[in-house]
Amino acid sequence: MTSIKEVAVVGLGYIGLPTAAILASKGIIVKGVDVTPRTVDAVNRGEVPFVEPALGDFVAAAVANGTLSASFDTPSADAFIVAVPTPFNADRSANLSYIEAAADKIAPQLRGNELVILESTSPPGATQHMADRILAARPDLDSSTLHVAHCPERVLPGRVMEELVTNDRIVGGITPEAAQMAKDLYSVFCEAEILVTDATTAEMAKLVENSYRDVNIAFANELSVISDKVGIDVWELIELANHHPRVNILQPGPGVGGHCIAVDPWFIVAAAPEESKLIRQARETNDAKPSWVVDKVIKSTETPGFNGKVAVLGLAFKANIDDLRESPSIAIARSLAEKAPGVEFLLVEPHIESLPATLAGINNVKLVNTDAGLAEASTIVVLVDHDQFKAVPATALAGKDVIDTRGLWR
Ligand code: SAJ
Repeated sequence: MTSIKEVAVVGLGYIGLPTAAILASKGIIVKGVDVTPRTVDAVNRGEVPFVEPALGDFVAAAVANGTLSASFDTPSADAFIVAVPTPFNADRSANLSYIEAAADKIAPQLRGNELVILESTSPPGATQHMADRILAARPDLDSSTLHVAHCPERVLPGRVMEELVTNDRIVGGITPEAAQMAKDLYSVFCEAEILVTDATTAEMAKLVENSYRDVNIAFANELSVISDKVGIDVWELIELANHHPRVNILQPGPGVGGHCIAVDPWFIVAAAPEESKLIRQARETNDAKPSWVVDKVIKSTETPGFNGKVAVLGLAFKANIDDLRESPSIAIARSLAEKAPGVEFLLVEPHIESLPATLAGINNVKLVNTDAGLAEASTIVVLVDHDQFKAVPATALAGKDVIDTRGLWR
């Protein structure tokens, strides 16, 4: 049982807002904090500024019954959950400036005995760094009354509301007492096992989980390039190999996107550059896949039957979401537009209404719907396996040159 009654959630993004909403649904008073006016306004209206199944119902209900509100200012509270971005710097080390800014705003609000949880994916040592920064700002505070823990999120975008409840959770405390307090708070909504450790092990566990996946996707992506060279179907190959009881190869794609798997392994590489050879190579293999796709498309535009238009299906970083962060599709679309200025690229993304700034100003790209893209272009490139694309009938593809990076229409 937690004694915590009020929680401030700093950062109302893809992780912070679901966490805020689920805590509020359990009767905790949640005060959300964000720097973006659009986010604060949307939440206070009971709305969600991005696509995530079921989240809208939670936010609407919590705002209506007064357990969830949002503002720009960090308030006082019994506990603080920091869920802000940790992008990487030019040298691929973690940029902790958002965490530091959150810590600087929490520090003046402390009265003693609060719990501060870092949820943002962080390099080893970041939780201790946050604790040190808060204490440096508050020399008047008895350090034994500040409880700091790391509780990395592990939810899969698209299934967040379900996985918040059902995924096991790792809680790493700067002290065992902080870990226990964090465990008690997460038990309010998490029905799975909550495993307790120290803060640095918790930080590494999160990074390792995503690196594990990155390394395995790199293997699949390498197989796709090898299969293309030897003239076989990589999806059939993987399906057959996966019949072995101890083999479970993942799926190739146009590259790895999202803010997690494409980023987190670099934090390990930065912490131990000489020792992280496989992790680094996997990142490089996955990062090389978009330009391999671009070369394939350019070759298609140089064939005699090409009609001047390419339909690019999917800009999101994976199926059935609107999240364009670190999406390989965006890099592919930009590179195509630059390499083939005389070709028109019809971009299809059913989950967005306008192109992101990185594509909006380019004159040989435009956003169209699926039917228009398929009807007008003679080359079709599939980058995302959205359900809407899976439903395309084979007749719509007759006579087209199809470059299918997801194995959608085999
Ligand atoms: N991908 C492939 N082939 C596959 C699986 C994925 O190419 O077989 C690609 C996807 O298309 C996408 C990228 O990898 O571009 C990442 O997608 P994902 O669904 O594997 O993972 P994310 O980034 O949405 O969420 C991951 C999850 N981590 C793991 O599965 C270990 C999630 O549980 C984490 O909470 C999340 O990162 C995070 O926030 O760290």
